[in-house]
Amino acid sequence: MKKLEEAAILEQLQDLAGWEFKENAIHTSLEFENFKEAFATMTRIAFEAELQQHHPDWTNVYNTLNISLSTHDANGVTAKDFKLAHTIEEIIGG
Ligand code: H2B
Repeated sequence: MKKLEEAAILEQLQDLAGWEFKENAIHTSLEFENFKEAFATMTRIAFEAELQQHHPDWTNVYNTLNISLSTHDANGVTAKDFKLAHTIEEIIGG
């Protein structure tokens, strides 16, 4: 899959509140009530990522979750990253 140009990335980010493009990836930071809520959400995201065969780079500290999405094979952001980002938004949206 071919990596997207910056202009296309910025345009597609308009549908993703709270996400930004930097360092060749799209990122968001999430905050939860506590560690259990954060980890439960990570588990839900993990199952969907596995279905999509596309995986986040993320860090979790207590109730925070920092997510970066890029396509390692393409060395940049592709449609796969936007698909997973929208899935993550559906999961956290309830
Ligand atoms: N996830 C991400 N973020 N980038 C990839 O290039 C990637 C992946 N490659 N998950 C996938 C797995 C690939 O290794 C398998 C074979 O589909």
